[in-house]
Amino acid sequence: MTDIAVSKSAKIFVAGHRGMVGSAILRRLKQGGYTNLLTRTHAELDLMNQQDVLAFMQQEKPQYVFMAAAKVGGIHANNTYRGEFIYNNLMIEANVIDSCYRAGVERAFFLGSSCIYPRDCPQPIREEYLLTGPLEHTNEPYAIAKIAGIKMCDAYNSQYGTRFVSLMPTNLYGPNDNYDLTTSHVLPALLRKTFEAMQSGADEVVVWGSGNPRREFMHVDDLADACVFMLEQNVEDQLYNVGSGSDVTIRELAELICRLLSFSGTLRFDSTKPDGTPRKLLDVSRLEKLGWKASISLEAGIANVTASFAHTPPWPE
Ligand code: GFB
Repeated sequence: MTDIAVSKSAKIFVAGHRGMVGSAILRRLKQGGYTNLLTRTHAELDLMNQQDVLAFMQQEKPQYVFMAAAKVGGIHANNTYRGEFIYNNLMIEANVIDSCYRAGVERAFFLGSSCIYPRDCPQPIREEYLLTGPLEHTNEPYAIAKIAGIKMCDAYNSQYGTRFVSLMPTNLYGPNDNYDLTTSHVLPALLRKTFEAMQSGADEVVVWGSGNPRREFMHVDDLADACVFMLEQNVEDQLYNVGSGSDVTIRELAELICRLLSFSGTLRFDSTKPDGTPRKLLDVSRLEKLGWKASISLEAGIANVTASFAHTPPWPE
């Protein structure tokens, strides 16, 4: 693929810049020398409000947009707030994608998630497996919303000649992650539970489910690197998986975290909690053919996150 010259002074809007993904994209753009970066907090711009989003985009006219704003969460949050996960995400993406078209944005990148693929599709998962089978129940509302966003990007590209690219990352972790034990994803949850067990002298850490499901994890800085790589490539405007290419069982993840945090207690598996999708390892060959590859290993990535804990863990005492 050919690199394209993206001016370092190009105006780039990062929607959702305070979240884990949005803040990583902002960091990586700054590292890449991009100086004209546009952001709005939720209080400054409610992406659920169509008129406000359109007025903002038509006034600011960014050349490029990263759509990293969404209502996200782990398996329990997805399965509990099913209505919010589909409504909020549909509204945010519909408003931002449509206003990118109406404001003449040159290229926009829509961020989704690997849960868009069928629960039991062949592994590793290729982009063409989308919509070939039933979804995992626990996160179906979120997945349907994200699939709608992908299809809206395709439809606008077809009807209006826009250049919208959909990027589907695997399970992410890293700076600015969510450590609330009821709404977070598994990796930050196990980091917090293990860290707090160490602090309290507890001799066990509770792990939800059987520990048998497999998950692929990628440090959010790798995703951000892929986003800026795609900005600078003249890619076809379609769907790309973004992953690390390897997965572990939840039990192996918990054991790795115990080892890295030097926790010598035991793991207790709580079978009253759902396992969710048995496995969702992404096939990342379409993106790798363009020349991008993830570079942060799970062990190095977890060490990077826990090093930031030092004496002040990133959750309220
Ligand atoms: O990361 P997680 O919440 O979401 O759960 P998914 C992954 C696996 O970890 C499940 C187990 O099998 C959980 O039962 N697990 C073990 C835990 N202990 C814990 C814990 O303390 N907290 C949590 N949260 N899980 C999400 C989707 O699915 O993947 C989202 O719901 C999104 O929409 C995200 O797509 C990437 O990986 O199952």
